[in-house]
Amino acid sequence: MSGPYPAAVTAALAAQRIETPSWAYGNSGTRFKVFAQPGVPRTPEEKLDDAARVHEHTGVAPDVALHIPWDRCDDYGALASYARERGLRLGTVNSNVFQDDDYKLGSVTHPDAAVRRKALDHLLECVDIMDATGSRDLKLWFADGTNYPGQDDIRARQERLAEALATVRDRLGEGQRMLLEYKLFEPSFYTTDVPDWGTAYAHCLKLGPKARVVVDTGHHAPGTNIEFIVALLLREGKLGGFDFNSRFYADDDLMAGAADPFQLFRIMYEVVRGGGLESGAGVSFMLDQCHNIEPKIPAVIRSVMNVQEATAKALLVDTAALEGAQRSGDVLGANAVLMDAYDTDVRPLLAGVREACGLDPDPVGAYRRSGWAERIVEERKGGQQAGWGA
Ligand code: AOS
Ligand code: ZN
Ligand code: ZN
Repeated sequence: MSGPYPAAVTAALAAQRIETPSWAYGNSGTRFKVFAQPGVPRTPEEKLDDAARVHEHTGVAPDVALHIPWDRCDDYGALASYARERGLRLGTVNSNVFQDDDYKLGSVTHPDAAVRRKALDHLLECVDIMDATGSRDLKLWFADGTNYPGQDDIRARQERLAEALATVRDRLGEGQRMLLEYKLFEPSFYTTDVPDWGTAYAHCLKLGPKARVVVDTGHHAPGTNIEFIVALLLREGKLGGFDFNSRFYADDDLMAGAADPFQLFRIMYEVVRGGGLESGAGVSFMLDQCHNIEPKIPAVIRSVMNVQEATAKALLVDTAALEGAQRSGDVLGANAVLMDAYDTDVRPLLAGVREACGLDPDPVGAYRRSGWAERIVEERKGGQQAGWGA
């Protein structure tokens, strides 16, 4: 498939927005070692300065997700203004009820009501922060679970979870949403309280229209058909968004589209098919990744481009030909239509979209030439750890 490409495709690519996580700009690592990099941000403002570079060179990444407490500050309204002055918006607020000693046995599902209250208060504080930043979404990921059979009552923990989620739902204001993330395992190894999309969906269904599921692409068992989950959640109006990253093994948090670009294409095809790219669909395209050994800003740019490339290929699927082949039972023909789109080199298409928006067609090259990497190494000493994976 080669150009010229339909105007609807270029318009959809120019309109897509990809949210970057503040923690991707800070130092991070594995449980074994954090490799500090020179020039990493020391403050939330400096993380925004770096995010602004990603947006400057890609044109599609104005939203930056915050993580509380990693991005704790005195005045979130002022932080939102700081973002606005740089062409950014503060995006999803990510809560953290996993990094405190009190949470050893869980947070909102902890057997002790006092710990549950502390966790709930944090979630409610995150909604206060959303009020100040103008953020739409609260993202909830719970490390809660157990390590041994019998350690706690599985059913009681579900009840505690439901109670906390309902309280948060009641606190949400007009236009605000809660996105519930699931994860197969880790840090708990026997049970996890929100281990899969079904559990997240069941809770979100009860919670009503303000609650949706978020699909972190790294949070599934090997072989899981993530695109099926996406198709189903979209059909039910319950897909709130993605945490994109790549996994070779488990929750690797590597650059989106690096390990399996074909899977990312299949996911994006289901997004397009289900109307998830349309304005008003309410699907957020977020990155959730950590750059442990590679330079962070170009890695975020690369990830944004990888999501764009998968989206472009998904948009290029010849749907009339596909439907025709499907209707007539032409199995190989239908598969070939999909593969034709996947095999298209969409880099010239995206370069053209960027040029039409007044951008350099080569975002990574433009970043390298900008001198920002050298400047931050010079200006910033003592960069902050992202808070993750230490
Ligand atoms: C944890 O594994 C989840 O992916 C979280 O979404 C995320 O990485 C963390 O909450 C950082 O905010
Ligand atoms: Zn995630
Ligand atoms: Zn994760």
